[in-house]
Amino acid sequence: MQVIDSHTEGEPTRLIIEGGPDLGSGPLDERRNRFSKDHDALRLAVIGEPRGFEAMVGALVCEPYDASNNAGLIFFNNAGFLGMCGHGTIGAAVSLHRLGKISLGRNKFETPVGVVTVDLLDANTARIENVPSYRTASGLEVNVDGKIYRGDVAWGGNWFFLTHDAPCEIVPANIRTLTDAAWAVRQAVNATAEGASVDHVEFFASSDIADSRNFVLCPGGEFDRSPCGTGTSAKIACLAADGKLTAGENWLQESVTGGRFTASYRYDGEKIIPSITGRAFVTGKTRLVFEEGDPLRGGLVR
Ligand code: PYC
Repeated sequence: MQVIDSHTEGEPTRLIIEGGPDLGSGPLDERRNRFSKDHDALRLAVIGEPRGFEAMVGALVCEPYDASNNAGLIFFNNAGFLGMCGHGTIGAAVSLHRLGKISLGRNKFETPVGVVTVDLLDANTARIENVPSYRTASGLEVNVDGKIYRGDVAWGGNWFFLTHDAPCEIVPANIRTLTDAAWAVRQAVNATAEGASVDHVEFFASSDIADSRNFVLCPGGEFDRSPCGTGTSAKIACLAADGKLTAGENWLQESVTGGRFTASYRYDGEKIIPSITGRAFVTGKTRLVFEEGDPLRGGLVR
């Protein structure tokens, strides 16, 4: 299997460009379901140890359903499949350009949750126009070990609970504490009717160099090294709903490790369409080998 690896503002993406599962044709959500049903074991074999590591996000490049789009992308991680992935789309665009498969300028990718427009601004910088994003609950409160976390539930291509009630400072030294707290918050949020679908949790704090600093817990217990494209889209939807960010205004989101995305939005009728701009860099081109007799042929399952 041939893959190309990149990181987007620190968050890794492994793109399968050859030797992936044959998912047939049809809309991307159907092909994602086929991947999940018939080839799920491949997920950890590709991104899990010993070939990858827990934080890696995988993406399979597919033929588009609508030939006017450049490609289809199906994203997966250590826990399952993602609807959309902002950092992964930026990483995929930069990698596909490096391979000569797409040009600078406008490109369109199909994902299981809709079509995403990608403007490749230079060899390392892409602006994505995400799927419509919206808030479904505000001021939702959960109690975790006596601490109240008050926040919003929003969709940005994945489901997020967004709160300013971080349990500690959002700095790399506190990643273990932030991870454990976010995990507990997610369980509490999932127990509510409004937050049952939430699979990502975002803590926010102020930043000296950006409009905000975040910590994002991903579904499999890893944190996003980047500010999270879908998470920043969810944030933009909340800011717009609160009248705190106007259409076209920029929002600079910093991650716990210092990665940065610039975000803004436009209206499409009533809908909010977020744009996220970030940088990605290719880190390797690898042929993965799955040797017969290797007890970890299918990855380290833990
Ligand atoms: O950038 O949307 C994103 C993302 C989701 C999970 C990890 N990164």
